[in-house]
Amino acid sequence: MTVTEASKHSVPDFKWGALDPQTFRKGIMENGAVMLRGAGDPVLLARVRQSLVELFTKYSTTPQSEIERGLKSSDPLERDYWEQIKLSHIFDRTFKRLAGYSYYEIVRQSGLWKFLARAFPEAELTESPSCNCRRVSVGERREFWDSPVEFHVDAQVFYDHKLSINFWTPLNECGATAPGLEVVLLGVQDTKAYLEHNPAGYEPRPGDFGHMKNFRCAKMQLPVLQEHGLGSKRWAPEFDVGDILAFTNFTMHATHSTASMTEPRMSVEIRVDLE
Ligand SMILES: O=C(O)CCC(=O)C(=O)O
Ligand SMILES: [Fe+2]
Repeated sequence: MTVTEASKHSVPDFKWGALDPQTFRKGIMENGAVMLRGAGDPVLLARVRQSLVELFTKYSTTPQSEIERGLKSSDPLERDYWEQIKLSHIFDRTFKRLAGYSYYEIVRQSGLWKFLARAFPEAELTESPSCNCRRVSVGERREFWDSPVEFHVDAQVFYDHKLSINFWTPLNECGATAPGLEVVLLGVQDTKAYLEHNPAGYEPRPGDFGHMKNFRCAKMQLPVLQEHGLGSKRWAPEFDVGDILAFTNFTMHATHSTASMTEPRMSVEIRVDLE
């Protein structure tokens, strides 16, 4: 079954406002992801987009030598800053300093934060230290742009000892002419079982970083997903500005990109941890 065929089947696609917190919780735990159509305020999203465009425009005229100097700086903060610029991942801590406001306003203003608190009343919600923007374009890699990423779970990179919800918010239309996002609609426990999650860790493999050794990461390669019958669970929705896809740190996801997606895409990954 192709991605398009899968999306014709029952998918967790809801209009924001027509969904109650309990159904959201059940949906995200059982499918790994829930689409919240129209949850983001287009005015605020345009403001965030403009702030980021201004930021990247400034750096596109920075001489390469200055960037290289920053990347090699002996000051870890300076190095971290230039790494963010180079990868086009501006973390919220840096965005706040430069723009004077936070990506988290997107989830606070829309009521998503309170909604999540009602869905998980036993948990304390905290802002994740890993909350960043991303700019993706297909084809030739350009300075300050990221390339499409393959299937992974965020828990293999950040943390696997707690649940975290990523409110994935594109700042322009995507999924048709610009790269979107694709998820495997598999529940949290089923995904952990499929990836043989082992908090104690397996023997690390060459190239492993973060918590990769705690999962059988090779099982996320496309042919292996297909072999296990998970191809039909891939969902690659189209997004309008304001549509937010919530998914967990245990949900398999990848950039949805095809050669015909000639437009770039900018997005924000607003992660809320459940302690
Ligand atoms: O935006 C993308 O293409 C990938 C996003 C991703 O991996 C994430 O938000 O965790
Ligand atoms: Fe990710």
